[in-house]
Amino acid sequence: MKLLIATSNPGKVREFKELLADLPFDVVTPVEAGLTLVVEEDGETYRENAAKKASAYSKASGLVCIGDDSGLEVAVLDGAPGLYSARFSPKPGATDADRRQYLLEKLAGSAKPWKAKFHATVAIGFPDGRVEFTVGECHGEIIDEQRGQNGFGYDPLFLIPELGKTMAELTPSEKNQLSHRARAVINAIPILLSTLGNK
Ligand code: ITT
Repeated sequence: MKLLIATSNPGKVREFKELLADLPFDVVTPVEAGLTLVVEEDGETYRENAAKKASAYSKASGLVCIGDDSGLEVAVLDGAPGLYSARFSPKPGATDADRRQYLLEKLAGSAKPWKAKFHATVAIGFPDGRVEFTVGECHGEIIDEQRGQNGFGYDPLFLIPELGKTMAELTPSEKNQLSHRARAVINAIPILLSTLGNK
């Protein structure tokens, strides 16, 4: 059975692909499905936005889809950028590097450690319109130097204190053992497997 990854973010595509590799699905990326969808993320919660993405991809493809809405929440910024993590820079056409730079500008001068967490709400969308959700979180802190080349987004600034490494210093498979997305996908496995029983 085909399972489509419902995201336009190449970093997420890579991670979902590896996280789903051992499951009994034919995992398909949007590129492989010939899909380039732009989904308006105007929801007020991760859940609303995640549902919009999974539903849009499912409607366009007729396949079961898995995607997420995720974000970085920094305690001293009252949980910002949170839901707005992908849009957290006033610069038009901002890149991941611009968003990291902007985050450090916002944090400059505030008391350390800058406690933070990544959140992911995964949505599984079905062709009949049904959507199921799971969540995952990963705790750490933001540091004021960028370290590591792996991952994407805010990973070079996100330190996992127990490991003494940033998310970007982990190998892809190490990140996939502890990330917010990995935890949410693990929680989604029973839902995914149950779809096979219904076929
Ligand atoms: P899709 O909507 O197409 O999935 P997106 O990048 O717009 O792609 P989100 O709206 O969920 O996805 O934005 C989440 C942002 O939070 C993402 O762009 C990163 O800036 C950040 N983020 C989420 N997960 C991350 C991770 O594992 N590592 C680093 N940054 C992450």
